[in-house]
Amino acid sequence: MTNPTYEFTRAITRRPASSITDGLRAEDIGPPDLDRMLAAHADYVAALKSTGAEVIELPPLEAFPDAVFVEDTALCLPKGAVLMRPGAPSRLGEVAEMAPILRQCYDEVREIKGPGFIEGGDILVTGREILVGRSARTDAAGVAELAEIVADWGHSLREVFTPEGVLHFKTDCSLMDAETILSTKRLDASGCFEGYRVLHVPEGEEAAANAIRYNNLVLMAADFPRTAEMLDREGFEVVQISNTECAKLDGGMSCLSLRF
Ligand code: CIR
Repeated sequence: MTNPTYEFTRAITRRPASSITDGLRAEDIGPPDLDRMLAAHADYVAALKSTGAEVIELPPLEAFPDAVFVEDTALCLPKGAVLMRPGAPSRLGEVAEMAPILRQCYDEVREIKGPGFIEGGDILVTGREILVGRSARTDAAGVAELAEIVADWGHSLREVFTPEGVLHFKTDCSLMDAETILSTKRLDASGCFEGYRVLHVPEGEEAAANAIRYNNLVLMAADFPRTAEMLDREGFEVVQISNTECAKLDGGMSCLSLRF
């Protein structure tokens, strides 16, 4: 029996374009270096493939600086995919670029039509429900529209809140297995994970919370040794990938792929 929350056969990624230097960021800490980002991206794709999965690697999109962060364009579930409606105006057009790819992969592809907004980075699918964090990018109408779609496919959806100043819900958490969540203390303090087993990222390593469980592996950002040690102790097989360049654009491990 496979576990659809972390056992996957496919993933979609998109190589970063040179326009990545124009990517959105909350705070400017210097431009990302394309070559370094490409190298880290190749390591990321190689780690996904090492689990036996097929990775659909899409070409760069110069017109959309943030298009490397494919996760925000869709939600992939066992019964179908849902095209998102990003709250960042510069990212809205990325969805039409992803749509034909998902239509090749899925029999059923639905879409958030609006007027609400929702980005994939705000959605955490666990073993029992779909958690969606309202944020500066995801509003109540977007959450409500998604809730209706996924109810049809048998999922219950719970609206939660992304902490103020945090880009996406999953900036601060990730799924380790169907019942275990890796979270920052600040997000867990909101009470949204009651009933789950929660592992806290150590103080000062908050940026390590955006990881992904992909088949046998946990992919996490490099340079967070205490988090890596903790996950190792908990029995997870950890692969560390450089995230220095994506971090300049508030991106992390989950943003770089769609997994299904
Ligand atoms: C943005 O602000 O939209 C991008 N610079 C980063 C998106 C990160 N995506 C994610 O956390 N799912």
